[in-house]
Amino acid sequence: MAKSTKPTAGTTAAAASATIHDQKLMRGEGGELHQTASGDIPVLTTAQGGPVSDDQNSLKIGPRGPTLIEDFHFREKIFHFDHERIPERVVHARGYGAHGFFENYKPQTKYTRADLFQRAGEKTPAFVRFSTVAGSKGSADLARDVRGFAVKLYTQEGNWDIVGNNIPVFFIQDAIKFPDLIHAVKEEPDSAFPQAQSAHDNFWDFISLTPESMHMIMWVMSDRAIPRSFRFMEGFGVHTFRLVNAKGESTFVKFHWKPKLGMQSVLWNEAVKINGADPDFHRRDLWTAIQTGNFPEWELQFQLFDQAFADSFDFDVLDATKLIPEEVLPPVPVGRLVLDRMPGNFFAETEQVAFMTQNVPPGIDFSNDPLLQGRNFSYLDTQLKRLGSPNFTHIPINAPKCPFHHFQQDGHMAMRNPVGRANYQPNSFGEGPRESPERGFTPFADHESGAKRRLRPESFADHYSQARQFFLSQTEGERHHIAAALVFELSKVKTPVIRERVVSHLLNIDQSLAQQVGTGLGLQAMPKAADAAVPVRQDLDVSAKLSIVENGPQRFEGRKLGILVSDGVDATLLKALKTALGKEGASFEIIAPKVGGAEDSDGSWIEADQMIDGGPSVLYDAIALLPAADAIDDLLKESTVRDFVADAFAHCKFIGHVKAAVPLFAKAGIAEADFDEGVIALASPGDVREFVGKLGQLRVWSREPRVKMK
Ligand code: HDE
Repeated sequence: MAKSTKPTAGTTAAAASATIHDQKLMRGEGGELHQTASGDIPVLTTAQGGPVSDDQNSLKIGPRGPTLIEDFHFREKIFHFDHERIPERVVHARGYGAHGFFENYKPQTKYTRADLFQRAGEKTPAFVRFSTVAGSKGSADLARDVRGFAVKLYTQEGNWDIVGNNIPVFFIQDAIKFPDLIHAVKEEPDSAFPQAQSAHDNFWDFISLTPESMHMIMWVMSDRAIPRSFRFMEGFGVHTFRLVNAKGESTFVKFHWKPKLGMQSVLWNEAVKINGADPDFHRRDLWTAIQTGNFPEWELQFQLFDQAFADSFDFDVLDATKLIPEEVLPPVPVGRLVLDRMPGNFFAETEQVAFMTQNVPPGIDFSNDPLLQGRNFSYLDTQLKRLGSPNFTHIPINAPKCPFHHFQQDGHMAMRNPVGRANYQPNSFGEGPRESPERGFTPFADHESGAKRRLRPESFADHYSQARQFFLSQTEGERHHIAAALVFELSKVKTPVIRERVVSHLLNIDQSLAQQVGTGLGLQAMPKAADAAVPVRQDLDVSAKLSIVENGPQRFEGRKLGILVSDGVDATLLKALKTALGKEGASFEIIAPKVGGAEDSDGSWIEADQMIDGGPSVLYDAIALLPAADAIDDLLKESTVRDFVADAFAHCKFIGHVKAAVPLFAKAGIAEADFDEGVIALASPGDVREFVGKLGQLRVWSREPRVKMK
């Protein structure tokens, strides 16, 4: 049968152009847009600038004939599309970044000559990228994982990158083990799963054979590895670095970033559900906070010490599996980091940003930490692979914001090409920059000597003492989470000997932990404790600073309440709730049976943010149930309403409710006798204020043993 050869409506150039016009789609290079005769619509062009007449149909012989190779517009469009991807980061592929600034509190001249720390109030532009480690670029945000916390500071003496994590220690002591660690944690090479999960044989096999990882394992099995928001995480430089002052004197330093809004994590059961409900949970959270003017902030703090102090420990400050407890060496506040602008284009900035540990300005220097030394090699290498050219510093996000001059030239995609004759120095023409012994980076003149050997120092031998200290520093509930996380992870390990080997290490950390995990795994008999190279210290003081719960914010600022409404919702209560949340600096979302919204008791229309299926309670820090009595029968029929209430209760969240909502609890399996101090009746604006006042506790931890969620 002959096919119609008439162009179909909507696929003609004219129809498409009208659509473009309607959408006011304005994209052009450097703002120099081709204008139509009337001057209001930019003309679509090829990348070479040639105006395009038809972007809906490729060039063919006759309406149904073969496509012509001479269609340069089609060829260029497809060619460019085919090459849109660059390799994702081999680790930390999934990430999200934002712009901001660092503001120095007061001169730190005593310790460092670094320009950014010389003047009070000095502001240095910053770009920060948060990430997970194991998953690929499209993986879910709430994986159990370490979070990257990489800060690029565009100082007047070049870029300084503090490429840190949200955990102050690391899995391994020597960079040579990094490929093994990462191979083991990533998806297994034959099956290509599991994605973004450490719960599999390869990871635990490597870990069980690597006792130095035990301290870090305590951290990644703790709630630190499932943060509620990037905004509620600490950041750490991890390694010991050096500050060097103008006299060339060095002070050891560890970098800490403290979140202004305090720390907060989610529960594992919640994390699993968030990954389904909103895999972009952390991205959306940062985006929304910054777009609504709630700029997240961290304080930079230094732990400063000298060689004599370092020598007072029986662990080595060059060993990245160790930390110095804050109670032993209180960190000093130095300045604040504020994130106030999202990138206009994710690829241009967040994807192309190149962090490198070796980017340090004069006044900051390295220690001999063998992990750091290895990283200083790796980060330059990885940029060439990923960004494809030694000219990756020409990309605006990576370019310094201070004057810079050098003789590096040419190469792929060179964007900054100096003019003039002399491209070397010294030269006889008086052209080009010269080095400056005074202003230039001068490494700290440390004395090094010794035989050339592949050796792990004795001072790196203690693998369990600080793991034990971390575990014992947690609240009872947090300890329970660690045990439960270990049981969960090891339950996914198919090889029994690996499970047992992990338990044999736990026996060196804490007997009761090992026992809980052994019982949780259903071990027939407990293994014997792994051999420890040095005796495990039983006398280390607990450090309250290591607990998240002990350091809670005691306020609801920056958090979000989910408010379930229906037609007829009490207008006075809702208004009181919104006002109280506003005063607290908290936000809310309205969840209604239909996304169109609901009519309140005053007849006003309330826009909904979510319909009940799209807004499960795991997306909120607390919930309020305000449906009208008339709506209850219909709500009781919705399984998502049952989950909304049951999950919030099981996740130890505060729940405010009107009287009419009580049957929803019964449907969720919660008897009135189970109501505790976190289930709060809301009958008047006074009740609402009291409810919002309590939300700062974030969770009703006393409920946890009763609901037995992990
Ligand atoms: Fe990294 N790491 N890393 N790492 N790392 C990378 O660099 C590496 C380590 C960290 O948001 C890579 O540009 C080695 C510790 C962050 O873009 C790569 C070793 C810490 C990011 C690399 C480590 C980190 C990376 C991959 C063992 C915390 C993401 C892509 C010695 C202190 C930065 C890239 C961003 C990224 C190598 C260990 C933090 C391959 C060899 C310890 C936050 O160069």
